Parts: sequence; structure tokens; C-alpha cells
Amino acid sequence: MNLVVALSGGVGGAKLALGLSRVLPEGALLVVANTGDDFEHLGLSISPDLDTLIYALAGLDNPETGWGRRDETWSFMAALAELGGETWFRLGDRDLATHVERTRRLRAGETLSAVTEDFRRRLGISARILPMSDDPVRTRLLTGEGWLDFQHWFVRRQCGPAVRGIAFAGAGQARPQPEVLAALSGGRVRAVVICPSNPLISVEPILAVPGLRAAIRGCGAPVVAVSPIIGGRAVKGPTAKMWRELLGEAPGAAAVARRYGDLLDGYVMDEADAVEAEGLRPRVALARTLMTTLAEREALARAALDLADSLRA
Ligand code: FO1
Repeated sequence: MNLVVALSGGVGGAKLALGLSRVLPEGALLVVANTGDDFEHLGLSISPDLDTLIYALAGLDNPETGWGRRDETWSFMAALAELGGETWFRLGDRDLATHVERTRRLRAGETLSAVTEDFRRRLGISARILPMSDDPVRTRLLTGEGWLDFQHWFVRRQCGPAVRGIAFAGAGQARPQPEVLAALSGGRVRAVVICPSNPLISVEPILAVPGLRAAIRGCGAPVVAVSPIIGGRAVKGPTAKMWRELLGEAPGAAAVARRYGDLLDGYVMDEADAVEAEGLRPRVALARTLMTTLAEREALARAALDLADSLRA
């Protein structure tokens, strides 16, 4: 069977990953998750993008925020506040179990992949979800206040400080997750789909892991990205703001495609950005890229797969 390999960050990527998992047969999807947002907090090892993907594919995600679990309660946060603990990073009671159990197993010597594989099986997820690496990679942002760890910038400072630089600490020493590398070089890939996550902070950490970009280029299948921008406004998160601050240009669907450079064979843009398709090198398909409903997640997944199949033909 032909394997689809999806690269995903958090909320936006997880929506398309869910759409892909629902339109593909069992075992035909491998989702590679960004771990650059991971951090140690309250003594816990927290992997937000892995958890967002696990919850989304298990139907446990919080529909309002996109991160954390649905039907949450917040007793832990309330009790922590009474003790003067740090509550800027919101950890629901059910979500807390994920971090406590992951931290326990990592401290016992298991890899992040092994824990992730076990969690997704226990939660009944058929798609495989794996971190880009089992070695630590940490996204850090250079701002007017100096270097900030990702979550401190993204959550604690609400993306306020202007971004002047991005670094993926540890990427140079990180080994690509072995099963991901094997899947990409196994000659059975139907498509690589880059989900509509923020290229700068959610996809580029994955591409920064030595060997992964080359393995994607060389996997023998089309690489199709889905635009995270609709009509010049980022659907979710700080993409537009940091794009201007960092690159000095207005973010646009075409600018994202150019940012991926020679990696792309295909690019799915929103109909609202059709005018930007002019002159783009990758083959462009237009679609509704706003994914509010499950049907829209599936339709966008089909659009990306159809574009990849047309490129391979
Ligand atoms: N994002 C927030 O804006 N505020 C939070 O309090 C917050 C808590 C949180 C807890 C667990 C988790 O897996 C994600 C959480 N996120 C929160 C989202 C997270 O910062 C982002 O999803 C990623 O790091 C970027 O995609």
C-alpha cells in the first residue's frame, strides 16, 4: 500500500492530519510531528504538537482552543495557583495525565517515539504519529528582549516581542527518527503532505533535522504543501506578525510557497488567494482551506492527495 507522510505542527496541521487519517486506509498515514515547541515546565516534559495531534486523531481535542483535551476540568491549575505555582501555561486535569505519564516513562529511559506509539495505540489511533527526532530540538526566538524559549514567547508573552531571529537549538546534533527515515527511503511513499502549520516555527524545525529534508526530496513521491495563509491573514497563530517582523514582507500564500523553495512539487492555496498563483513554480490547486467542519478537513485532505496523484501521474 502506498504511504502518505504528513509533516505537522500544532493546531492547523492537526486538522489536516485528521482529514488525511479519515480519507486514507488503515496504516496508510504516518504523521511526523514538530518537537521544537517541546519544553520542560513544572518538572514535566511537555510535547504540545505531539499531544495536539494525538488528541485530534483520537477525537479528544478541545474544539475551542485546538490544544489540550475536551471536557477539561481545571482543579490542578486552581490548586497550583493557591501554592503560587506557574499557571501561565494552562494544564487541564486530563491533559496533565499525559504529561505526568510521559515524563515518568522518559525518565525511565523510554524514547519519545516509544511513549508516543504506546499512547496513540491505547487511544485507538490507527495512523502512526512520530516525533521528527528522539533527540531534543528547541525552537528559540531572538527578540528585542534577547532569546526567548518558544512557549515563553508564544504563550507567556502572547507572541508580543518582535521576532528578529529563530534558532532550533540542538537540531544540528539531532538524529532523524529512524522509522520516519526508513519510511521515506522505503520507496513506498505516495505523497509527502506538508500540513498548514506555520512554516517558520512548525515545519522548518522538522526540515532542520539533518537528513530529513534530503530524505523528503529523495523519497520518489510528490511533496505537496497546504497554505496556512488565507487572504494574507494567518488562519491561526502568529504567522503573519512574525513573518513581517522576521522577513520584512507581508505574508502571503505565495510567499509561503517560495519559503519552501525547491522542496515543493505542489501547493494547495485557498481560492481567496488565486491571484497569487501566477508564476509559482509548484503546481497549484485551489481549494477551501479553512477547516471548520470534519467534512472540510476531509475535503482538503482529498485535494492535497489528488494534487499529489496528478503530479505523480
Ligand atoms: N497555548 C496557549 O496559548 N495557552 C496555553 O495555556 C496553552 C497550554 C497548552 C497545554 C498543552 C498543550 O499541548 C498545548 C498548550 N498550548 C497553549 C498550545 C501550545 O503552546 C501550541 O499549541 C504549540 O506549542 C504551538 O503550536
